[in-house]
Amino acid sequence: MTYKAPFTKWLELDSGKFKDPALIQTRHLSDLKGLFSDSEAETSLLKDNPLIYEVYLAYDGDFQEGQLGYSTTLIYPGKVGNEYFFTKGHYHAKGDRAELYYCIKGEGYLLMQTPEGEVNAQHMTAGAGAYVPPYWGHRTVNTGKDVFVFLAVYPADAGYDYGSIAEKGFASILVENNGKTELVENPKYRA
Ligand code: PAN
Ligand code: ZN
Repeated sequence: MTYKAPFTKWLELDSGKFKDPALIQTRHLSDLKGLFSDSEAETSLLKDNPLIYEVYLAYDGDFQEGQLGYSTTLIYPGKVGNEYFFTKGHYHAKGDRAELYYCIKGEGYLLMQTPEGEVNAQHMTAGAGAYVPPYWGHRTVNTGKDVFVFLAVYPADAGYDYGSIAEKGFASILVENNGKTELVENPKYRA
């Protein structure tokens, strides 16, 4: 038996970034093309192609059953039309894998949906530990004025299914309406 060596990764609490990440993923608007509900606003903002979010993976070692992956996600504040910046969103390729999201700073929502289109939205500010149960697709949305940062801990073999979200979209979206955040039906959702 060979044992994996224990290790520690340090998170800079001010920035939300791991000091020595295994991998950094950056997602600009062009990586999320077609996902926002207001296509015209999306096309016009694509000229600037803003950075929407970054993922700092603390652990990207092996993806064997039994291991845990963990990362922070930093979603920058902003909107496409009236819809707040969000992550692509995914189901886990192994659908029965759950996940924990812990908010470090900022404000946003963990938006979830079942394959049948049932929706659930958990409000998150610093200290919130929100649970993604097995089989729920999940996306996070920054509804605040500053960067929204959360730590995610997940079974390393969970994997990612982005295809279903890219095809159907999310059933609900978070928009700003008269200065207020509202959860509304997504006109582009294909059930
Ligand atoms: C998270 C997400 C991260 C970025 O670590 O991967 O927030 O979101 P997308 O993967 O949808 O681009 C997670 O849920 N891992 O399973
Ligand atoms: Zn996940």
